[in-house]
Amino acid sequence: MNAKRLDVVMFAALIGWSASWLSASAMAQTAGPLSVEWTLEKTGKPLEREAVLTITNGQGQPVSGASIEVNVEMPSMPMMHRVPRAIAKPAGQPGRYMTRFTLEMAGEWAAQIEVKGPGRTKVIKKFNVD
Ligand SMILES: [Cu+2]
Repeated sequence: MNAKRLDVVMFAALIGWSASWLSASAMAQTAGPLSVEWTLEKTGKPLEREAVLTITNGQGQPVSGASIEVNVEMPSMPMMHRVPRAIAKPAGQPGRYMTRFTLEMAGEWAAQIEVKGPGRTKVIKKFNVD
């Protein structure tokens, strides 16, 4: 291998290294230390569900004042449903939030839960509706 070829290899290695480092640090910022748990309950109305969300930080403490959006869709039918976005409201206890949404049919659904501060995270939770 001549010196010029070696330079190219070294440069490529450096680019690869910094790219992976940058994406790792970007992920650390966007993924955040927040954790999102939820429970889903039936309401009196068909296909309606009430979600109770619990948001905690990296130290396991409840996160108050969070802005939370829930978007649901059916993974098996992309773009086929248009369930309105649900905004979760504080539910009495620190770190606890509640919202309701109505699915359009029975089957497997997935909820994208996005917490937009303080701290940020986005998680997907799958659930079944009968
Ligand atoms: Cu469907």
